[in-house]
Amino acid sequence: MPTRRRFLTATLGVAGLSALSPTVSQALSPHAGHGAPAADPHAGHGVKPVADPHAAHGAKADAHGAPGSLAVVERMPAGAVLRDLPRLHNHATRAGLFQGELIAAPVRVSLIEGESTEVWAFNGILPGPMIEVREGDTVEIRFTNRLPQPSTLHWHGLPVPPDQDGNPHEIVAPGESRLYRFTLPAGSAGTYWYHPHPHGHTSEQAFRGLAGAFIVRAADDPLRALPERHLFISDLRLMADGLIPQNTMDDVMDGREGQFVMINAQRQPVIAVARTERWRIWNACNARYLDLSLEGMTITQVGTDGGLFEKPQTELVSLLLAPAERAEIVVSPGPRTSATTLVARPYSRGKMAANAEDMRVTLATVKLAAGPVAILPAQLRKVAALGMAERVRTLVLSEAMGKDMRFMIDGKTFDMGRIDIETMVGLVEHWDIRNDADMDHPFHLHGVQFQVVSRRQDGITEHAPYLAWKDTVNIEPDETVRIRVAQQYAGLRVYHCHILEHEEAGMMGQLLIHPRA
Ligand SMILES: [Cu+2]
Repeated sequence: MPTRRRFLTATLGVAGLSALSPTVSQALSPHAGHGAPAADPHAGHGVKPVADPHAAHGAKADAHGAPGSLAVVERMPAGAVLRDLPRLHNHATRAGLFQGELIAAPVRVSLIEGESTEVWAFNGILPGPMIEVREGDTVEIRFTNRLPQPSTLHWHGLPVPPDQDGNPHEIVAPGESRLYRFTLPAGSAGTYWYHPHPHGHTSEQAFRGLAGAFIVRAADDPLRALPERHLFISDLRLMADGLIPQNTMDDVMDGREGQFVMINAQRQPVIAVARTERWRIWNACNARYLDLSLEGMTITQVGTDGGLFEKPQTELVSLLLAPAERAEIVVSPGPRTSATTLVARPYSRGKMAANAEDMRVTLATVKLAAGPVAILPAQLRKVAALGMAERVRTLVLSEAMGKDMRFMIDGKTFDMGRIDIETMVGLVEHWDIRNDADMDHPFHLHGVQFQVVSRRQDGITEHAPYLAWKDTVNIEPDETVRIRVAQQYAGLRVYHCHILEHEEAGMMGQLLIHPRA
């Protein structure tokens, strides 16, 4: 098998630009063809907002700490009841159509006592408004970019055509807007999200606040009777003067983490559970891993990125969500009134900077009423295996440390003018993604849900115990994760590490999908 795998990769894998027509390769290059400076992510800093968030940094001292020091965590109010995520308004007047508007712009908000903070937000709120649609719906979102940088809207995990997916080469310049339009097929019910994806600016736009939840519902959802709660978890770094600082070299190396870990932009909210509830949880942090546990309780997980499992997974002590991963769990009241805490346990992901040690973080207080526990269906839905793989390819994640810090896939940093992989619509492939680096990396492939087949580490292969649809999978150092995947649309997509600073430092590649021959 290994020989066959290598052979197939060598003949069919990294084809490079030689296999492309000059027209295609020119259109792919950000530096060829269109000369508008605003379209170049590396030349786009010329447009400044009215209030420049960077200009004032460090210029102001106050009673809460010297300039340049972090805000103490207690300055953000805590303990309020968890808010629902506001929904994006649907302007459509007929069933089956969702029409909404998202505007990305700087806005000043109050997050810590005594200071205001300029964040970048969708429609002025943190997190962005939640989009809720049904399988079969056509979605039309008008996006306007009022940021001082190019931007895009990427529909993380959703099966949308590449030219509607907000990829780095489809940018929306400052001041401009565009329409994203796609139809969500049957079977796509799941827990997704949206965030910007302009190359060179994704990390900053995400850590300044630009992200929102996206739920697709199925008509025959077996858990539709359960009330739902949405926990959109993000972290934020604030200085003592309320400013959001730029990334440091340590952030580029380890990924950026903020001292405030929030659910729906609230610190340590209170969640009261009176009957069995379905929780959807997003890890929308740039780099923070969330090893979630409900202290003193076990977790029942019913779904992941691309929707429900076949069967509930019970008695889980903890639930690891790498950046960009999602989960659905079920939380029930107890035999008597009680309380617990939702925490993120320390998780060692190989961070390298000094003081990079992971701490236990309290995320929420959960108050459990005494009440009945809903019985879940033994089978939630059918998750069919993708067919036999017709091709095997290998991808290798690696790092180069030191002065010239680089994060690579197959020994190369990202180049928008280069195609790394070519495939065809409907072709079932195995991707053996090997992590040759010293840190965990969460691997994300755009526009499709895949199935994890197995994990191999220290010579031992573990097959996935059950089938599930995923778009992001964590890969530990010296581990090879085999996924099975088939693309549904022709066009150009990217795959990358979802530690957004790693993606920006090069750990991203391009996949060209040809129409079915
Ligand atoms: Cu990474």
